[in-house]
Amino acid sequence: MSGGLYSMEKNDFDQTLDLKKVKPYGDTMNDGKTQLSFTLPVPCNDESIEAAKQLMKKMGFENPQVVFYKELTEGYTFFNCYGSCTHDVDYTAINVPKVESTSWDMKETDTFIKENIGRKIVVIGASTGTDAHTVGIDAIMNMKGYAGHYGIERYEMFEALNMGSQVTNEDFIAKAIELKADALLVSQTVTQKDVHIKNMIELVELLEAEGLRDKVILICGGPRISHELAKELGYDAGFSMNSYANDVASYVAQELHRRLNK
Ligand code: B12
Repeated sequence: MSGGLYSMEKNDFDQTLDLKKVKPYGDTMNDGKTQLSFTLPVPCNDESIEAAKQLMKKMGFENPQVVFYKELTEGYTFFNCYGSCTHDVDYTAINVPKVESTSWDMKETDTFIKENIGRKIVVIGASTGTDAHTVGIDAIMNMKGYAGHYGIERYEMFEALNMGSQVTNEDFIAKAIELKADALLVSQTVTQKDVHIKNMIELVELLEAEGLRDKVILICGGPRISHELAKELGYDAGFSMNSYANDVASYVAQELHRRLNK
C-alpha cells in the first residue's frame, strides 16, 4: 500500500526517550498530552470556558481544550481539560529520600523479632488532632489487613493498640507512657491549610518535653506524607500511599534491633 494515511510507518512517530527531558506521554513519545481538572469560582458560561483555556496556556499547555464542564453550584464551574505540556523534567537528577529497610512478610518479621529482640514490640497508632480519617491507620493496624496485607494486630510478635481517630496528642502520649510503647504510628490525612504540619510538630514538641522523643520510634503516614517531610518534622520515618503493614512492621523491627544494638 502506498500514499495516504496508510503509508505512515511506525518510525514516523517521535520515539526518542530522553530521560533528561521527560514529559507526559499521551499517544506518542514527547507529545506532552495531559489531562487536568479544576474548579473556577465563576459562573458556568462561555467566558468561564475561555478563562479555563487562558489559564491552561499560562500553566504551560499548548492547544488547551475544555472537554467537560459543569456548574457545581451557583458561581462555581468544574472543568476537565486536555493540553500539551511544554515543560519537561530531568529524571536523572531526581533523588527521593526513602525509608531504609527491607520489607519482609509477616512470618519473616515475626521470626526476626523472636530471634533478635526476644519480646513483643509494643506499637500504638492513631489518627491524631482533628483528623477523623480512620481508614489509613486501620489499613496498617487492623487484624483483617488491607489489600491482602495483614495488619500489625495480626502479628504474633507485636502488641498493637489502634486508638482510632481525633486522638489528641496529649492522650496519645499518655497511652504511649502507660503501655511503654516502642513505636508510635501517627496517621494524617487532612492537609488543608497545613493542619497536619502544625499537629505533627506539636506531637514532637510534647514528646521532647516529656523526655520521650528518643525513646520511641516515631512514624507518620498518610496520602500526602513523604519520608522527606517526616524527617524534616522530626519523625524517624514517613510512609505514603501504597505502603502496607508489612513495610511498617519490618521497618519497626529492624530499627528497634538497630537501636538496641547501638
Ligand atoms: C473516606 C473519606 C472521608 C470519611 C472518613 C471516614 C473514616 N472513617 O475514615 C469522612 C466522610 C468522615 C471524611 C471527612 C472529611 N474529609 Co475526607 N475523604 C475520604 C476519602 C474519600 C477516602 C480516604 C480513605 O479512606 N482512603 C483510603 C486509605 C486506605 O488510604 P490512605 O489514608 O492514603 O492510607 C494509606 C497510606 O496513606 C498509608 N497511611 C495512612 N495513614 C498511615 C499511618 C501510618 C502510621 C502509616 C505507616 C501509613 C499510613 O497507608 C495506607 C494504606 O496504604 C478521601 C478522598 C480519597 N479518595 O482519597 C477524602 C479526603 C481525604 N477528605 C478530605 C476532606 C477535605 C475531608 C473533610 C475536611 C471534609 C469536610 N469539609 O468536612 C472531612 C474531615 C473531617 C476531619 N475532621 O478529619 C480531602 C482532604 C484534602 C486535603 N488534602 O486535606 C480528601 C482528599 C477529599 C478531597 N479530594 O477533597 N472523609
